[in-house]
Amino acid sequence: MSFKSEFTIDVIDTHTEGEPTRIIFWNDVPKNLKDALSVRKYFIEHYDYIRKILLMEPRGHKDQFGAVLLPPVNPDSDYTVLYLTTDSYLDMCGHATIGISTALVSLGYIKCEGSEKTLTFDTVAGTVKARVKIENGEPVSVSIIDVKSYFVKQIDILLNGKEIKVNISYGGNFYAIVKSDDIGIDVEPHNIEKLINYGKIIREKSYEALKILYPENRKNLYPLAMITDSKHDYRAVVTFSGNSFDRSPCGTGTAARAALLVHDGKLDLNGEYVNESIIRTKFSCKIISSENINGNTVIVPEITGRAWITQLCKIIVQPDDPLKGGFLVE
Ligand code: PYC
Repeated sequence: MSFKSEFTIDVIDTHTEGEPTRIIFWNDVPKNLKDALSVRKYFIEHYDYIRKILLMEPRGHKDQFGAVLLPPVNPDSDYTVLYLTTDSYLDMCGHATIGISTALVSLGYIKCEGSEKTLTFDTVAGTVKARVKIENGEPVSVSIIDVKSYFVKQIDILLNGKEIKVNISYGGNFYAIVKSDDIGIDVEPHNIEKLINYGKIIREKSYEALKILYPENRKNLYPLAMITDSKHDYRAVVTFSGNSFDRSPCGTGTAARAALLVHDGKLDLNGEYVNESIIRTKFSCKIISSENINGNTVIVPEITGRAWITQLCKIIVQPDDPLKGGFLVE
């Protein structure tokens, strides 16, 4: 067998409660970068084409998600992680962190003995810990200790000529949370295209409000949309990155929703809830600490879910392939 190859990249593919993560290791960044945001800036300047090759067609698809594992910026951490979508980067991602932790332990990148191993990741949103539960040498679940999460503000937006309420909440990313009753569509798989289209409008209008609220912010202010199902207590769908939606219950979305539930008095500060995805997979969420900052309750949520490895493969980029850089049909 022989073929021309410009370069190859080894990838680990996982899914976390249905949502994919394509994981790569990357060492080519200067050692003196001070935080994950600087690492992301460097990666975007030099290697953004890698994101497109990994996630877009013909190797990926519009809903492919990715993660890059780089040397840690903090000496006590295991890795810096960048979270990739088909159109940009997220500051933090729960489902991907669960997938990464599962893969690192399953494939022996992190040595562990006993029934639990804690990993530490530097993310643009802050340092995140992942407790991997191990049974018979295999990871069986991962609990992410997320960054501080809080309710931000309620805004009104005009959608289809009707004013609706959007709750903006933060859980490592910003979320614009809307009730399905307010848009007249249930959170069911057959409604996904409509949910994505409404999600896009909700995201765009909420982004305008967030830019005014946080004019100095250097992180990603573009919110993900969460549409919560009014017929089921804790079912929801998250839409993001162009036309993508999360098959998992969404880790940072589950955290942002916990902050909103606390704000609304629907979740106790020592409480727990289970968030359910559009495909009925589940993450549990427990509040592990809280504090009052300027009259606002800020929580640290722990999100638990499961992930599996789906393939180990080598991405090949051939020099004469006219579509080698990736494309999307949307
Ligand atoms: O699990 O935090 C998450 C997430 C964000 C976007 C897709 N998944």
